[in-house]
Amino acid sequence: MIRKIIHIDMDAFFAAVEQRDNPKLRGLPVIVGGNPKSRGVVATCSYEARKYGIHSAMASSRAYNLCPKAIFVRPRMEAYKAVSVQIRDIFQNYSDFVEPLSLDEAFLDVTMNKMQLKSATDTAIEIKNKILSETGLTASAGVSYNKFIAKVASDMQKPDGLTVVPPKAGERFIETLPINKFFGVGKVTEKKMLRLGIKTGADLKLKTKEFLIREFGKAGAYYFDVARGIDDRHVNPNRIRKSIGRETTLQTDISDKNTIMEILSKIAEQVSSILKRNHKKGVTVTLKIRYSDFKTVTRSRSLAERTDDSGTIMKHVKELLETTDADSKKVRLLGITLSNFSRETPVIMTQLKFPFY
Ligand code: TTP
Ligand code: MG
Repeated sequence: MIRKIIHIDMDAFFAAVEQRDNPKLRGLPVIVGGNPKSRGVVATCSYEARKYGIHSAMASSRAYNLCPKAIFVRPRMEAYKAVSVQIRDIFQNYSDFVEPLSLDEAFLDVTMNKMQLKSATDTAIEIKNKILSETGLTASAGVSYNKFIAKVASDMQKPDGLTVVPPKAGERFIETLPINKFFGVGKVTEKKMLRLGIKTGADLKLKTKEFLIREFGKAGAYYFDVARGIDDRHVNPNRIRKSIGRETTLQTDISDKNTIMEILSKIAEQVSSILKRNHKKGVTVTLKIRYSDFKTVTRSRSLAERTDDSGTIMKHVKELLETTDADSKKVRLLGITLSNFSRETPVIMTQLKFPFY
């Protein structure tokens, strides 16, 4: 089955957020990073600053020499993290398979076409538009049939770019690719490749697998495959939640059953609403109790059916509570957790006809 992978990467991320939040910075060379006078480095810079040869990880003092009129701004991580949460929320609407690589980029496997859009390209366009309307920032996208090509493609037409590499164009795309553009080839490997006479994907393709493994170890096998447009790595949603729970430390230790039940009911409501918000239902209900002597116990049970309903959760929590010492010993903490969530929805055959264009 041919997969459809999108790689999205925000343009000049930290600098673009600074220009968005301070209109005086717009259209100017802006450098986000450390102070040029105190051995700081450039985290990133606006595209206006890149014209002077400034780039990430360069000493700020050097950047200052290249462009003395550039404006230096200290990073505001909280602002960047907030945007990161916004874009990840957008991604979730288009795929259940989202793999963030950093604050500003992610892979999405859209093979299943969650939003029923006409094509993978349309999906990427819509995501870019959503990002712009919700954050005021631009992103670039690469659309292809594997992670390697999608990642390289997203960088081809920055900023605000969209590059689509369908299966039949993949090998040709890679042949013309300079070796330093290969995802996974850093500065050191690039030097070594050049020393071996490998300047482009076409040069790389001429080398045997044995040769590449001898020169680069395990990575050699990877270079051999990607030179042929082969990359079977899956998009791994790395933050799959295995459980959803809430717990509360009480203001005073208590042993009154009714009060305990009241507090547990509130916790069950909270857990239920988080489950619903995340479209998850759990099979296993776990009650956690910490007594005033800090001894902590858990009691679990698996239900016949998955649930996200607070009433159902409470019914079982009540029975689990009976098996504890909560009536004889004072309690200082109460918690409820739901786990064992349902698997992904099955693939619907008609969705597989979803094209690239
Ligand atoms: P990148 O996506 O590599 O760069 P960018 O978004 O600034 O620019 P581009 O348009 O080329 O994608 O990195 C994302 C953010 O991560 C970047 O805005 C700042 C931060 N970062 C660092 O702090 N140090 C670094 O060396 C790099 C590469 C990035
Ligand atoms: Mg970026």
